[in-house]
Amino acid sequence: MKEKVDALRTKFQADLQAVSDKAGLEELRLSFMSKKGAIQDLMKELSQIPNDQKKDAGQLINMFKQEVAKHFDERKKELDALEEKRLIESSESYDESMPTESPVGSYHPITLIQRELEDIFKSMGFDVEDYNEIVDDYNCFEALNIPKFHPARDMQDTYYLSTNNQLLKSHTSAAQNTIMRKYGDKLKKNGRPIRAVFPGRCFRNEAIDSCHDNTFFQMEGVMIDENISISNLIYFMKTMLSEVFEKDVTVRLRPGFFPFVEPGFELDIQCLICGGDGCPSCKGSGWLELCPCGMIHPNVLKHGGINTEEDPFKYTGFAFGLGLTRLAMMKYGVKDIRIFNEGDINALSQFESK
Ligand code: FA5
Repeated sequence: MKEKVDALRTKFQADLQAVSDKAGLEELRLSFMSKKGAIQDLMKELSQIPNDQKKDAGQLINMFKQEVAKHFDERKKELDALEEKRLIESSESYDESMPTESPVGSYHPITLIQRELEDIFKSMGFDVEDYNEIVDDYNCFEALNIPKFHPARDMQDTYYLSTNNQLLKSHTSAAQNTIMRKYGDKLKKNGRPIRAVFPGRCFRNEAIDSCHDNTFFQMEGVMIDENISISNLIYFMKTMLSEVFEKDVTVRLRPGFFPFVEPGFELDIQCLICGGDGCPSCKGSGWLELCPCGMIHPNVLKHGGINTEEDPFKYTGFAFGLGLTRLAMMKYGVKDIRIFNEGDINALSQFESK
């Protein structure tokens, strides 16, 4: 048996070296490893061998089989690498973004909740808009009724670029002016109300703890038309929250000051981590500031070209600035906001869309 195995090994080595592509390799594999292959033939011969030699002969064949399988794997890898190199060097296109055999990833929880909210607002007739992360002082503050040196700027310190007076936007309200200018004509000419949400990443230079990060997401929303009132605002906020949580959540509305709304409100949600008892995620208060909102200040509507000096109150509207990252904390029961930006695959791959 040893001579037969040695002879087969010599043949195998020569054949393997001669193979130059994967089809040839597969053919060779079948001729050795399949049920009708050379190794199986050796196995059949075992029945004719004297009993006292069977064990050694069987071991010999099995070791040879393992050896052959290992060489096939190695040669397959070599041929794959050669093929990849050939594709890269040839003029044929090679798309690295094509799916591989490795498992696909999962969406970030912020992406999941953002898409869910976009669908909810789209179903209520809102347009979804994108906006820059780098903005100028006018859009982030002045167009929002926060002039230079106004104390309200202290609430939103951010990161400034050393050129062009630009900054990383501290809130999604920075897009309000652009949205008003984009849709204002349709409102005035065709009477089409402005209804838009605009999610985005925001930045603030502030102390980080379990419910504050220096980089987080908000989703802004505005609705502008004739006769828009606080009732419309409350209706949309309630609908949005009941759709997101699919259950009754306890919220409270209290007065809040933002120079770009009048009146302004803070909409808080009872902490779903501790049920309102107080924990680090809600800084011990039992409540989490989630969605400040209010009626858009007349000066902001004027800056956006919506109302004129002659008719400064023709159109009214509401705006809200939903803390998307905080909403994700509450929805998924995440106790510490920092998890969202840490890039820990084990933590982030647990979330699934509905
Ligand atoms: C604003 O940013 C206003 N632009 C919101 C607004 C829009 C008010 C339209 C009125 C009309 P505030 O700074 O409170 O407001 O932030 C809004 C929400 O973003 C907060 O309720 C909170 O949920 C979230 N948020 C604020 N700072 C952080 C932070 N550092 N980390 C995580 N979430 C934050």
